Amino acid sequence: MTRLDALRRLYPQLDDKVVVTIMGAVSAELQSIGHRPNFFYLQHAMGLASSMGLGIALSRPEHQVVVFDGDGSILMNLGSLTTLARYRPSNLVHVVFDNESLLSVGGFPTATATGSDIAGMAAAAGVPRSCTVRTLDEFDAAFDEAVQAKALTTIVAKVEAVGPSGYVTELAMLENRFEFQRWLRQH
Ligand SMILES: Cc1ncc(C[n+]2csc(CCOP(=O)(O)OP(=O)(O)O)c2C)c(N)n1
Repeated sequence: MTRLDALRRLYPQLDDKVVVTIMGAVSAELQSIGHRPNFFYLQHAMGLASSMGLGIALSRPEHQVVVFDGDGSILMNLGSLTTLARYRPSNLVHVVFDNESLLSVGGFPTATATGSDIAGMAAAAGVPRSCTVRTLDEFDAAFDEAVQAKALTTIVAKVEAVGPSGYVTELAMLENRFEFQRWLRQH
């Protein structure tokens, strides 16, 4: 499974959800499918997308929040799993695209390349639902179940270590910030 195919599969369901991504490859790939005002790309602040998603999920419980994280990013902020588990918002789906690599900075292997299990860590931290998926159908099904379960879920999607040819997009960071804030205020 590639991350781009996984994002394409989910994309039609994202129009009414609050979406927060990490920087780099996943942000560029989601924008290549089509930016929407309810998407925020947390540039540079590596590891903190799940923390930002948690804050939004707690303060706006009427919205379904989706975080698109990376293995390298969540491994830099493992304490976030314990904080997610402590507050366990029912409206947050935490997707970790695990390519076993720091792809956006050259592809150095992460700890998941040598056996570390992020879904296991999420479960041990107390996240009520977690799983690892390896195919598009499994991913799709796990996402639907997470939304329907109304329970905090971490889905680790094992994906190939491939990404876009470049990471710079036409959307300026400040524009994304103001547009996203406005969308949250208006919805
Ligand atoms: C605190 C911090 N350290 C390092 C970086 C540089 N950096 C940007 S993307 C990235 C790799 C992200 O890895 P992962 O979350 O696995 O996503 P992938 O690039 O594989 O899609 C790194 C190290 C950063 N942005 N912030």
